[in-house]
Amino acid sequence: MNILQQLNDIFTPERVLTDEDSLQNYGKDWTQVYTPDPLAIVFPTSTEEVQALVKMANEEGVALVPSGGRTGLCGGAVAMNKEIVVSFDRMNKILDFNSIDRSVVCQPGVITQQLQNFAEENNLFYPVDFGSSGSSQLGGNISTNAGGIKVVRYGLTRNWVLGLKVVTGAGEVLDLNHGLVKNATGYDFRHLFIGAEGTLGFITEATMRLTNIPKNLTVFVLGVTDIPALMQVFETFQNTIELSAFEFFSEDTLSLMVNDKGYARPFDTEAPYYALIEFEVDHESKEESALQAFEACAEEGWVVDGVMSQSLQQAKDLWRLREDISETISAYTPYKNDLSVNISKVPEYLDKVEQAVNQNYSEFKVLWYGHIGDGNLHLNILKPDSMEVSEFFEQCSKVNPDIFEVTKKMNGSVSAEHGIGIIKKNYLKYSRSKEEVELMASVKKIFDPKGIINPGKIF
Ligand code: 2HG
Ligand code: ZN
Repeated sequence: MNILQQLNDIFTPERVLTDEDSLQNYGKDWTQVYTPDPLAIVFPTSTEEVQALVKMANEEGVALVPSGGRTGLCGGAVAMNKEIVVSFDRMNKILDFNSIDRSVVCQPGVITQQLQNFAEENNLFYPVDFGSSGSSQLGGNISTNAGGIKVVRYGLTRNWVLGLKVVTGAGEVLDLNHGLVKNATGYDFRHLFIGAEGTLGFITEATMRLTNIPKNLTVFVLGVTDIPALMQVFETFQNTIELSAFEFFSEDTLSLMVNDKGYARPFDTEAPYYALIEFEVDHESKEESALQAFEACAEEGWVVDGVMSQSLQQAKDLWRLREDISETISAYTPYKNDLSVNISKVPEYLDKVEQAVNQNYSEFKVLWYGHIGDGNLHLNILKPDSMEVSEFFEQCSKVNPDIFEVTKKMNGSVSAEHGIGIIKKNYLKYSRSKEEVELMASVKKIFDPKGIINPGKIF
């Protein structure tokens, strides 16, 4: 029987799309640089259907690409070779909640914000957050071990996954960890699937942990003189108060947000860099401590100006300056890098990467922003209007070996939180040894012996 007929049998025809618009739309993510060419898009509604699909794909030797909110930036969910795209749009329900366990069982197509809202309705908090939380899906977050803006306090998605139900590439259904907090019974396969970018199998259910809602989140935006000063500010605040975010952006980035979005500057004084600091003020003394930290930083000459939010609305307005950057600059077709080093090495690292970029591309506009409090820097080079996209990307990628050589020497990562996908495949060797990559391939072979699940991604 031909493949489309078999898909119609498993899913019923209305959950199998083959029209050109759907193929183009579901065959890509936010990377935008690849031309999608999938065979079909299917919309499972249960683990059993996913299992039936995987069995059929093994028999027919056809590849499957898992697809969530398609907000990835590395091509991890792109289908370019007549694969079947498996969209989780119809597996978007919250199945169960337990207030004692503080756990919530979700289907993989649950939108991040849907989980955040559900937690809030139950007086709890799902702390993993980022700019695309309104569209990204939980299955994708888990598959990339998504980080975002609250990692300094809450860690990565991995910390919040209590259990997973998966269908492996071989078609087995595994129920991993059963939502347990403690489970010392050998290898924890749950953690292999987290961050695997969908190369081992499909996540069809996830049990997530929730926590207390933080009270009175308060935001500072401070103008700082340079990156070493920014790190001093980080240390000062970190020693004074528990931070829930410590982000940064450069003046070039801020002025773009002011010009393009019409957002107000946080204050009139211009500074080379800005820190956005968030913390909980559940007691008056905390506000006092934060203000003292600010004054200490100003006295040292690290900070030239600053503002503290006086209301929830003001805190939100300040956050927009950071959270809306990625979407705003997408109009300039930026060339992206998502880098990390140990937090203490950030000044030396940023300096060296900047030198490599400037040596080659002094005529391009380079924007720096990111989660500097966890060592994660986003480097975006903006395409000049006059240049073709392909020429621009080719030129930009030429500087990558220089950037990644520095990254390797400083034991950093060529992809801090966006994943490897297709776009960073050639650079994996700068962060992972030959032995590690070979072991990854062996692990994939165990879970996906015929190599049908998201082939060609990561390695
Ligand atoms: C962010 O932190 C996202 O805003 C996107 O990770 C980063 O656009 C980027 O390079
Ligand atoms: Zn980020």
